[in-house]
Amino acid sequence: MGIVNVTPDSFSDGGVNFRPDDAVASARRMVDEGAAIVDVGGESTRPGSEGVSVDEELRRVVPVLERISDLPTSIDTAKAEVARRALAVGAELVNDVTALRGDPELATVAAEAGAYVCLMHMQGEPRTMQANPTYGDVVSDVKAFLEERIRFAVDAGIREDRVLVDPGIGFGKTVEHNFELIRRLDEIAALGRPVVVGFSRKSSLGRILGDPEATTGPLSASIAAAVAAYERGATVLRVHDVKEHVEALTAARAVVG
Ligand code: 9MG
Repeated sequence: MGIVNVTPDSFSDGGVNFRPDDAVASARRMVDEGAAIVDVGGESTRPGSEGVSVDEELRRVVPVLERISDLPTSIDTAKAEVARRALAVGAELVNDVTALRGDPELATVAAEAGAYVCLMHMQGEPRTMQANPTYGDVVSDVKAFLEERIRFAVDAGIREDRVLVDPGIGFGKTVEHNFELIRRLDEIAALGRPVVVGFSRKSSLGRILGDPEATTGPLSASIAAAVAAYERGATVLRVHDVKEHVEALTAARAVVG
């Protein structure tokens, strides 16, 4: 899954896709490089970020999605109206970092469209989530949350075979929590749904490399984390650098089988 942030304020890509022409070109390049789907988002969810209005999010993502309706696309949003418009112009998957807790209408929109939905775990909200993340056992807690959100989605009319789950690397988690979730990803995969993992360029990667203030991590570490996640059962890797991840994962698949 290639990431196209149509935002001015992302740590990880510095707003390189904020102009629609650039976002469209990036999406096309990612698919050429082997992405199975491109995730288009108009609201930053990085730690400390404030939300944007529905109108602003629509203004950012709809013109891009309209121009890539021939590509497999996903809409990264927690807003029902944004999802509705994105699905109408061809998106197939709703990537909701709130796991259908943010907007009471979103589950119905996804169900009625027959869309795929990615349910991600997050403790807290982006503005404050890194203040003091606390768990009993992070993997058991995240797994129980995802199990409950799968039930919620199915009760709302979303077919279970349309649901993907995601442990939410970096969303209300310490560096140790993030790596433990990957180390024990097989426990999340045991939920029986495809597992999405997004570790690309995240700060925990920079921090284990010796910079306690890092806000991003390098490509080399992103690829290592993706390969480790793949070995433990991840089916979708959400990444910025598609070509390099496709190459690494192709080699990993040749080894792992
Ligand atoms: C929008 N977004 C940012 N990071 C993400 C992650 O790790 N997973 C998913 N599903 N979405 C993410």
